[in-house]
Amino acid sequence: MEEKRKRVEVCYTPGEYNYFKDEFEIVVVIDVLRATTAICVAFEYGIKSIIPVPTLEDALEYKKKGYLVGAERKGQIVEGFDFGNSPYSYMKDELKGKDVVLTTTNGTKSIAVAKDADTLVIGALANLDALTEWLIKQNKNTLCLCSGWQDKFNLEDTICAGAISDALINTGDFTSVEDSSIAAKYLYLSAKDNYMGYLKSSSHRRRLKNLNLNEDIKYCLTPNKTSVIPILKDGKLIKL
Ligand code: 3SL
Repeated sequence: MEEKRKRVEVCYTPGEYNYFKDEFEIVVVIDVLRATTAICVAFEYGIKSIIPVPTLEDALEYKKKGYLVGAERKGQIVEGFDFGNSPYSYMKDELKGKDVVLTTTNGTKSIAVAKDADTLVIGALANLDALTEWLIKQNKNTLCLCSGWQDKFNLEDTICAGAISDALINTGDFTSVEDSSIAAKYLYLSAKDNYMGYLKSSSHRRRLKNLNLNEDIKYCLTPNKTSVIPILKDGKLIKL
């Protein structure tokens, strides 16, 4: 009998995206710590659009044209740019109604690799419930693309991808067949009652903690701060 259910699968890193890309109508780019959380927050606080760019060179070109540009590498603000990747940087009145450019170590790289997907949306724990509700309504084959860290697996993005998959599968309208997706779901089920505790020794949590970014970590690991769903249209992220 023909399988009627749609698929929801998890790709752990942008480097593996090519193995998945042609099978999915919707790609959810996830970078919980911190890029996709910061992007969701920016829209919650009234930003007009975010132009994601993969390289510092691209970002510099926009800066020269007078854009406000956020640039982060290895967790730190890149010298010469306006801000980095902290969700708190995007809660400012001066960004309301503005078009802003953003480049980050992994998150904007994932957006760049998946930019040709039929639909690309931004996911984080911060918009988890709103996003899963919307995905369920779309009823399309959905890929959760984790940004990882420099093309390596990370726990926080995988757990968020597992949360999305779990919610979709629980409707009975979606299924997962890849082991990466099944593993993501089990990681989410182990972590869901205490994300902070579960991720205590995860590599990026340690990296950010060493940079005194504990408040950012807490913010990014708190689910459902917003119901916005950023979507990529003509190279710009806008609010759906
Ligand atoms: O890699 C990224 O895109 C960033 O989110 C990493 S950091 O949290 O800003 O270090």
